[in-house]
Amino acid sequence: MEVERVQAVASSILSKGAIPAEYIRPQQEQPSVTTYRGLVPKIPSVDLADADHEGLVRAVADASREWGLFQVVNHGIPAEVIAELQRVGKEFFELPTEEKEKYARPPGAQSLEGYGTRLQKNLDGKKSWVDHLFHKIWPPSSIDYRFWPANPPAYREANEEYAKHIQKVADKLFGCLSLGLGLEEDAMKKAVGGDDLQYNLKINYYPPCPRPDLALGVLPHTDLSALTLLVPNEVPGLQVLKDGKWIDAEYIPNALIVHIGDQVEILSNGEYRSVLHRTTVNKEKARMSWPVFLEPPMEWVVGPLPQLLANQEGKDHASGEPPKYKTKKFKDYMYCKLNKLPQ
Ligand SMILES: O=C(O)CCC(=O)C(=O)O
Repeated sequence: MEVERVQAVASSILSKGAIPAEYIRPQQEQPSVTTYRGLVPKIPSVDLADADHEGLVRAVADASREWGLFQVVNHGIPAEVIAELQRVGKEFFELPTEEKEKYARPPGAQSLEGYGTRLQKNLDGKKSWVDHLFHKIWPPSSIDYRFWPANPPAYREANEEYAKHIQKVADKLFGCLSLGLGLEEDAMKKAVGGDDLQYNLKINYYPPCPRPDLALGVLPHTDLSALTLLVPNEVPGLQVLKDGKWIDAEYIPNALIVHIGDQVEILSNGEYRSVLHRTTVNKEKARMSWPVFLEPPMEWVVGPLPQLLANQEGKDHASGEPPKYKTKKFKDYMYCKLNKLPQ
């Protein structure tokens, strides 16, 4: 069976310290060639419990303008809830492949939900060093438990608990992003679907790789979400492109990593930046990450917020500009992005 063959190849290359050609990125993408090693400004870190609310809004807005990515500390999600989310996810990925394959994304399915691997599949002629599991965690009406592992048995409770907490963090961040643009606090959340906002969890599992200098985990991309809130494990690997340089994100225990996604860039008419990022892999240790992609419902229409545009419906916003993006349904944006078509 293909899965066993791939596992046999993987263990033989691990023992030899070699890597099959299909995993070797072109030289202009290889982490050893392209990672920036000079002095760089640090990825901003934001204290979400800061009593100075104006200061907090400024910190979130500045980081979103300049980086499109920041770390959040004191976010209020108990460390045990995060640890349990990680424990059950790790246990799932340590199961035999046949067990994980029970949750495989059905071939040809429209939804991205399910277990999948890029270790076996070609993307643009090259393979990536990562496996993943995708499923919705909120709202309850959107959840399809067929894609939630029954093993380990605590998986469901751990994910449900995390889903409750992550919403409070998301609401606070959307509030800061709105205020940072001079809008009403609820403007951004309303514009991405309000209470119908979808929370899609992905677990990435990057096995140890004999040649981390030549391979990549997730290839460079921006997220099509509105926001992405990510829990990493302790093995670093996330890199962001800042001023043309690939920069490592440091690991801060218990911090969440926040990515501005394409939908917030569009709503803000380009004030906030959706950030290009990728992941490297590690020679000895498995890296894992748990991004939650916050996405509008498929039929939801997203475009630059009229309040920010010049001369829209009689409004003349001081710094308003013409719209820089098309207004379209989220499902149409997603279709173009996944099929690499112009937006
Ligand atoms: O693993 C990470 O830190 C980033 C993952 C990511 O960018 C993705 O899954 O889209």
